[in-house]
Amino acid sequence: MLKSMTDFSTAAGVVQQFAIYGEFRDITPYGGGHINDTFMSRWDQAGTVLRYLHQRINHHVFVHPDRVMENIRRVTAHIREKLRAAGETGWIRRTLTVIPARDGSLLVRDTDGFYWRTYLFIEHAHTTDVASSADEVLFLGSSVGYFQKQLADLGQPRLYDTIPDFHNMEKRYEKFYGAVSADVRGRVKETGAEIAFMKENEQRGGILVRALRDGRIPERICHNDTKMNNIMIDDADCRALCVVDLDTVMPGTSLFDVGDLIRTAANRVEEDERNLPDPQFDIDFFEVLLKGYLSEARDFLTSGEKALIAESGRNITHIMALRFLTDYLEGDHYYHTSRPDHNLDRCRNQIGLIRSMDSQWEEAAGRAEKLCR
Ligand code: ADP
Ligand code: GN1
Ligand code: MG
Repeated sequence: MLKSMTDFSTAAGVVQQFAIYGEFRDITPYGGGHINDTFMSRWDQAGTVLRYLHQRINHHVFVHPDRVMENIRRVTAHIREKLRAAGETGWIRRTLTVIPARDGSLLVRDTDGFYWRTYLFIEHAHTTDVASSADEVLFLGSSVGYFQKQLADLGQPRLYDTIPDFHNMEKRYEKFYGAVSADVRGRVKETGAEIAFMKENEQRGGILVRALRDGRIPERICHNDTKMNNIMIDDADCRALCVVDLDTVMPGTSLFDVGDLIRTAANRVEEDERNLPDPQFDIDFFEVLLKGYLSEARDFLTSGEKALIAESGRNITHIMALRFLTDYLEGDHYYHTSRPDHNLDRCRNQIGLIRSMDSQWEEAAGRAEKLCR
């Protein structure tokens, strides 16, 4: 995050290199993502104030920002064309719109070596961290199915893997065991219960990656980060408008996306909440989410994908628990944190959610199976 006034004047200088028509007013931090730094700027366009969204890309995580932007350019152009061809009104708010720099490139590099990009600011919309109604969850579910459906015919070339092995549980376990052995911050002794949980669940955790490798489920273009605060909701009617945060759109399985939405929208508390309710897993939201998702995805999903749909939420929750724990053991280098035990709290929250899923497993799996029939 930017820390000083010097940083802010750098930001002001950088954003004025984008092809925005108007008089720059100000720029402020925006949103609560864990990886990039997001900002909102205001401009006076001959009497109308317009906002833009800027992001300083975390190039330690996304080591090829140009490939990230190439994926995003293709994906947003494809969705936009489809929306327009279908005669959809309001298409401009239904996907991200990249604003290039004045020289035509999609990224601007600042003097510290960071890459920046700019999007149209999607007005009259919001994101949320905890689901508030069944209707909201239904729309969130359908927006993820719709996103996958829109991209099913993107065509060649294959999208770049912006983070290779992003949801590869086996690779995530290798990194985790490395962090346990190195124990650079001496945190292994206080995380015995969490480490034991990871060991007990390792075999089950490999289920999606094995299914993908064995060809029991197909590779598809997916978003890979469909936590609910990456889905914009229209203020006017509370319907999901579009999926944002497209850095990780790349080949994967449909189950990564439905799984991440289950993890966040069927969790009755925020991802880092310490006081965990009982039950933490909201089985009714889980069901309605699947109903929404299947309203768009039913026709293209294979029987292999449908058979693993209930497992997908547990699996993605598991991989997040493992990643938060690994980052905690490694000294909190990866995710933004705002308190010393932040990653540990996130990990415990995910484990709590898995335990809560497990305690309602038969019922949840039964409801999923019925919906998929
Ligand atoms: P991060 O990668 O850090 O998670 P996101 O792309 O998710 O960043 O953006 C952070 C937040 O900013 C989102 O949760 C959303 O609320 C908001 N946001 C993202 N893109 C836009 C946009 N184009 N217009 C308006 N708000 C946006
Ligand atoms: C990160 O960027 P953001 O905050 O939307 C992370 C996701 C995790 C998520 C957990 C590139 O997403 O994989 O699910 O935090 N993104 C990356 O909240 O690692
Ligand atoms: Mg985000």
